[in-house]
Formats: sequence, structure tokens, C-alpha cells
Amino acid sequence: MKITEFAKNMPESVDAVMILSEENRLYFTGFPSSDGCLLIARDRAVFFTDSRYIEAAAKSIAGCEIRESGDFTMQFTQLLAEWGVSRVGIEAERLTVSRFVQYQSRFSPVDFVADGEVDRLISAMRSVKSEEELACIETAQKIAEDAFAHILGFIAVGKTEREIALELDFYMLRRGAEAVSFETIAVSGANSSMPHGVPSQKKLAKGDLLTMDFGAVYKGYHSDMTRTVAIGCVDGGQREVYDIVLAAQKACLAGLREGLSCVDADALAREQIQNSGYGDNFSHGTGHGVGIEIHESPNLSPRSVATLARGNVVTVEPGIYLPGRFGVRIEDMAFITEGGCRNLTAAPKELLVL
Ligand SMILES: [Mn+2]
Repeated sequence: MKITEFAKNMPESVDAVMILSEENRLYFTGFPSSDGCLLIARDRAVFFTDSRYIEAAAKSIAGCEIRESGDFTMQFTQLLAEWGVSRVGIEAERLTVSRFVQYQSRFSPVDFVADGEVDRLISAMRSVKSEEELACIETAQKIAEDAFAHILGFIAVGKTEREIALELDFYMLRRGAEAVSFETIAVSGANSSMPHGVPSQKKLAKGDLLTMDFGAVYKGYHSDMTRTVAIGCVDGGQREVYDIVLAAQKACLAGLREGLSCVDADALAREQIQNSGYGDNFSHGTGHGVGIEIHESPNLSPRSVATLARGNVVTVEPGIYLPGRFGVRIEDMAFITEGGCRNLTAAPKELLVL
């Protein structure tokens, strides 16, 4: 039970914690809603939501009391007094400054604590996936892989990048995704040298590389994958770069394990690319955590301070980008285990020439 676990580890500096963000409310309650406030004390918790959600919330949330919010200021003031709460931890990284200032005055003399401790604890908890969470991510990934298999038969000279992106999106949504993980990327030819380029009306042409970066959301959990394919034919330079990225990606997957620092995890891919002479053309981190949000802890980058833990789900997505020419990125998701990792991505990644 996530609320109980959080309550047990709650920062000593506070008597209770107020969870307002949609992502963290979903994480703790399993209940998606645009309105709500979860107050967690050491020995109890209450979830407030408005009349639109109250029936569904009462049915689906276990382990905390559910109350319909009316005059929230009055209700919350009463509750804080009843529970003897004088210091409330908040999500410093997610609450707006205006709301924070408003609460400080509205609920005075109760103090709202924005020291980042709540964020750090939640982020650490969220980075380690339970079996249920992993199952959702795996389902989301399966949907994306089915879309990839479908798109291979759809890709053809003359189709636009935008058509490719829309076809991936439509397929994932029809196949059971509740949303797409982010704006799908489909970039080809010279456009593929921009890691996060926007799909355009450019038509696929023979000799292009096409990079597709996409994912599905299932029960609130995201997936993320990237594949680069060749249209019609491939030249020696493109193949050389593809092989370097693929070797770096595989080397990183082979080395990930519990206890490895995220700087070292990043270096597993980065050093291979640097040694091949393309270090300056790999401008982003090797990977990131995935879960309720598409980018979460831990980050695999040269600046990361995290260490991999059993239960993390991270992407491994090195790339090489040659401005004005082309780019290659290959991305899988990995589940970190004691002695290694389990690749959650089964789609082929040898260079496909379509
Ligand atoms: Mn990614």
C-alpha cells in the first residue's frame, strides 16, 4: 500500500503531507481525476474530491477515507485542527507559487513546508516499480510494438512524416491506449538530425532514414520506444552510423544492473560513441525513468546523481545526429534487476530497409 509506505517514511519536519498534483494523486490512489487533494498523516489519510468524481472514487480507492469537497477552506481548516497538524509538507516542485502563497495565508497559522523533501521521497518511491506498475508499462509497450509492426507495412515513398505519426497514434489508440505518451516523432532525411523534430509535410524519399519515437499510455503508465528505418536503400555512411548506435545501445543494456551509478550507465553507451568519433553528435542523455510520467527518475546522464535500483524502468536511447544529413536513435525500455536488466522491448532493431 503506497499511502502506508509513504506515511511510514514521511519527513520528520512535517505532521502531514498534502498531495495536489494529478500525477502523484494517481500514484497514491490509483484513481485518475482532474480535481482532488490527498492529505496523508502518519496514521491516517483522507482524499477530497468534488461531486463529479465522488462516486467513482469511493468505489475504487482503498486504504483511505473519501470525502466530498464543498467549502474546502472550511473543511481543510477543521481537519487540520482535528488532527492537530501544524506543519504540512507540500510538493514544492509541482505546486504553483500563487497557490502556495494562498495556502500560507488562508490556513494560517498552519505552516506549509516547501523544502523539497516530499518531492524527493515520492520521486524515489515512484522510481521503483511494483509488479502491478510493471505490468501496466509492459501492456503499454506491447501496444506500441504492435503499432510498430503495423507501421512497417504502411511506410512507403511519398507518405508524409505527419501521416506516419498519425497512423502510429491512431493505431495505438484503437488498440487500447488511453492516450499517446507524448507527441509522436516521425522525422526523415535531413529532418532526422533533430532529436526532437516535429513531423512535417515532408514526403518520405528513397534513401532517407526515418526515425520514429513514440509510446502508449495504459492505466496511467507510459511506454517509450524509438526505431530508425531506411527507406528503399541505405548508403555506407548511414549504415556505419546505425551500427555504432546499435552497438552502443546493446553495450549499455548489457551493463545495466542494480547499484550501477547513472553516470556510469550513461557512459556505457557514450564511450562507445565517443570512441567511434561521434561524441559531439550525441547531445542528450542516454536514458530516463518511465512511469506515470514519460520522464521521471532516474536519469541516465553525465550529470545524474542517481544510482540504479532494482525495480527501476529506464530507457536506453543513444543517438548520433549529423546536422543537415541524417540522424539515428534506437530506444528500448529496461527493467533493472539484481544482476542485470530485463529488456521490455521485443521489436527488432537490426536496420530494416523498407
Ligand atoms: Mn525516451
